[in-house]
Amino acid sequence: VTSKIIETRIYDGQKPGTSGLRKAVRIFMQEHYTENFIQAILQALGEQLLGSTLVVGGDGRYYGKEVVRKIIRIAAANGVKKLIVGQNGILSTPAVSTIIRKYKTLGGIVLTASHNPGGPDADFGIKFNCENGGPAPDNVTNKIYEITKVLKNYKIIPDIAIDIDKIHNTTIQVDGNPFTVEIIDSVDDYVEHMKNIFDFSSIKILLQGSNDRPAFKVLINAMNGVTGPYVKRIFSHELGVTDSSIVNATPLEDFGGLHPDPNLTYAKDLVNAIKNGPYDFGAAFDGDGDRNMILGKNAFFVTPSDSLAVLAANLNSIPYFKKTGIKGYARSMPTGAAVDRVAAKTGVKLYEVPTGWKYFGNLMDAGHLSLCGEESFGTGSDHIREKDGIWACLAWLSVVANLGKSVEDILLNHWQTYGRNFFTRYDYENCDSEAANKMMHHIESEIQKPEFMGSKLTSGSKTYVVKLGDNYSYVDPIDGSQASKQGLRILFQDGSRIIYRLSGTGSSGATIRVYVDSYEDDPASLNKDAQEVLKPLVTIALEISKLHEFTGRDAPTYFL
Ligand code: VG1
Ligand code: CO
Repeated sequence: VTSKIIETRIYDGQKPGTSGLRKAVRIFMQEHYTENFIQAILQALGEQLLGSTLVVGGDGRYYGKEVVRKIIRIAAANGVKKLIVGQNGILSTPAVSTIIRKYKTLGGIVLTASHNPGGPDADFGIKFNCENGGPAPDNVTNKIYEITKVLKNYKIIPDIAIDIDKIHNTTIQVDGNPFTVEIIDSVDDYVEHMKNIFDFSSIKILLQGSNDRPAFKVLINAMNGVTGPYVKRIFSHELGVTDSSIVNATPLEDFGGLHPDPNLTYAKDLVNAIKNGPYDFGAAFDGDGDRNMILGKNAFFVTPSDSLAVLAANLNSIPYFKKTGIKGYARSMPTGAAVDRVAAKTGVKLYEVPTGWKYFGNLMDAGHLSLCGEESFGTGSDHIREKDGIWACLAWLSVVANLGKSVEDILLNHWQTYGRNFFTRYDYENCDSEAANKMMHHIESEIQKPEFMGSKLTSGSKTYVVKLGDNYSYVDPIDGSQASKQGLRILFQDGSRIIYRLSGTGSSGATIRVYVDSYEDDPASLNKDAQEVLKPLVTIALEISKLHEFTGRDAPTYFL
């Protein structure tokens, strides 16, 4: 077959955000819209593209299969030699990262809008991951965006029809060169990787019970997202968890109407089931499988910032890290600083990076980083270059198996040792974009006034002294690349922090995020409710920002 050149029109706004291009499905369905973006990704790869291999898969959401077919046709026409495609177009984000690395491909295209709802009236997304398996860094996504602004045509072979629902290989001749599509099992490579990282037999003993310990009862909720088949294979087939303890484990194109985001608001059914049931542990994952929420008995909630710190303090429970050693820890800037305490006490280097997993990749590639996380329910390690929900769950079960304690006791002991960073995030979704921008400008000018530094901010009986206010910027220690305007920060002398950011993953309007982090080491405070402890700082954050005046909002859409 031979390739065709199709004249196209330019679409504005194909700028990848924190994690790829995310828009409403109907926007992606416009004539040439998706084709343009795929062509731009391929073109951004330059000469390496010719003869390359790429991985393709996604979270199973509506429109995904259609886009897999488009990618096959466009990649063939652009000189790609081989595509490795997940069966039915299904690959979790961590699985894509695993497969890129295992087969040393030039990269992969992930079809996901992560935790955003799916279906004809909801969202779709396309993300490019590089040969290290991680989300493309800013210089690559900028290049893709620049190409979308001048693209005149794209190359396609319209009549390739390959069945992506069954595992097989097809090779066809394109302009005289072989082009292969390999449809692979979506879970095999990932499961093999997990079995090399963790001690499955000790986790199995924990879950099944033994002479000296009753079975540790878990409830796993895949939220109708992509993790279903992975959860079934790992927890049911490998670890023997009963089917009734695995729920929402069939990927659905609209996630069954769920908002597949594992947090206390959107995974309410998991919270209630754990509160009312016999379970010792609960876990949920997002649409594309890179986020996780961990709950203990009675739905004791482990904040993602604490989860990172606890895992950091207990990496010796996981065989993988016994082999690799602990090279360093990292968190995104707005993430609660609990892991900093572990790093300080254990003498391990800690890195702070901007929001988004792409910033961890260089540190990992250079061998400086073993474990990292974000407050947005993302936890992961250098076993791949994405955050990894199922990995985090297995990591927690390894720690529980090793320590022989409940989740709650593990946290209490951790706080007794390191003190506690209380953390909360308020999200205001779908705000007017102009109002949100004005508010950010207002905050920035307030916190950059010279007299702001050293000023005292008071709410109730609490007074905080400002150490610094700035717009966070980051210089990558490996390649020197810079990322500026990554969030407005107010740092206080006692280590407390207030951070304001606009989301880079929404598909419409603006989402304002306000993050508050405060450290306490008074033993009497350790058990307190985070909202209660943080109330004064939250009040201060809302006052400085004039959030209500700018946006008209009295309350957040939700808080974490
Ligand atoms: C959000 C989170 C960020 C995360 C990103 C992608 O970005 O805050 O921590 O890395 O989503 O996660 P933003 O720009 O909306 O704050 V995922 O699971 O959506 O790929
Ligand atoms: Co995700």
